[in-house]
Amino acid sequence: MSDQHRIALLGGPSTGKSTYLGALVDALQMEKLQHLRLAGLGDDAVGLQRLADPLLGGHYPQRTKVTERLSLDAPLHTAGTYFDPLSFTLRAGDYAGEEVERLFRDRIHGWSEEWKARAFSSGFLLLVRPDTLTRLPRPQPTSEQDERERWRLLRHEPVAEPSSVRSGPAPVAPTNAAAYFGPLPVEEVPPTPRAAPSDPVSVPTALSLIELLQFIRHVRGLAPGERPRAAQERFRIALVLTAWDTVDSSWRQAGPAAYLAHHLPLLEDYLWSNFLQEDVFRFGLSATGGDLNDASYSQRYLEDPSGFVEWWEAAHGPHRSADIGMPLYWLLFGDRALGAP
Ligand SMILES: Nc1nc2c(ncn2[C@@H]2O[C@H](COP(=O)(O)OP(=O)(O)OP(=O)(O)O)[C@@H](O)[C@H]2O)c(=O)[nH]1
Ligand SMILES: [Mg+2]
Repeated sequence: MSDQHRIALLGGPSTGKSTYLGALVDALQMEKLQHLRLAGLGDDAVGLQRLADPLLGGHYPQRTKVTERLSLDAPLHTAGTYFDPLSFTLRAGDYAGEEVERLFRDRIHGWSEEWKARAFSSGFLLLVRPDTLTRLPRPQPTSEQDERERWRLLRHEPVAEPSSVRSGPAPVAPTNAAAYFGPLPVEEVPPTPRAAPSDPVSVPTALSLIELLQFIRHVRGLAPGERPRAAQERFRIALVLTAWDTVDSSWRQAGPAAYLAHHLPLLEDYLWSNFLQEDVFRFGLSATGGDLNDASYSQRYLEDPSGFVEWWEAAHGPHRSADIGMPLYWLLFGDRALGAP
């Protein structure tokens, strides 16, 4: 089969992969996606239905088991007049987030043939869940004394204090991306965690996403810092902030791009320096429109199962759509999708 229109869904543990797939299938079956239709479910009907069913009962799907490898293979076609008529196959894998984690721990054997094939997708949905972010700790000194200690530790020299970690908020370091978006009418970004060089650090979300993208670029023959150029090697990335309904309203208004610039500046700087700007877009997605773990919302969802997508455009400001297919439209059609009715 041609790889021309294959979309891969990627994300760490519990980032909302199964929920989004299930919600998409429900919406497709109820013909709630304005510009997409299922041409049939084919061989994967049972697996897809298993993701969609819990949502129809007002619950989130169970966590995907590491041994479970469910691939979603849905023949789709555009509907209506806004997009050109197009038939294609959406191929996404619903695999446990741990499998993505394993790629980092075992760089040789973790890169299965399946993963290598996935790296040649034409578009990537990269899921990030704001309420489970692991932030990159910073060794930010508050005084000259701290700075000296930090350098001694890096040179394995003994220091007077066992740790240079200080409690209390640390200033947010300005980055290119943060400078671009300027001061925001939002609460300050929670202070970056502090760590001494000898402290154990769990893998920050930004680093695991960068590592994943580095892998994809490596398989596709792109050197670090080399932006994809030729039409056939270009690929789009939709960064999707899931459970967007749980995010503070002022950040939601500022939009997912500003959220990422302030919370994951390292990832944004990496994307800026390795990809074409028009090939990356950021969405806030609420696949279920609210929290199904909240009994009263779950009841409302049963009556009207729906979600929403929000994004921000430099020229037009904040946007919202009730069509959760929007990240797919963008992967397929680029910025033209953003004007879809
Ligand atoms: N409020 C809210 N919570 C969500 C939404 N989508 C997912 N969640 C939460 O995120 C949890 C994990 O979602 P899953 O879809 O199971 O995530 P996953 O990426 O498939 O997880 P693994 O298969 O375990 O890697 C859910 O149980 C919900 O608590 C959403 O749209 N809104
Ligand atoms: Mg899952």
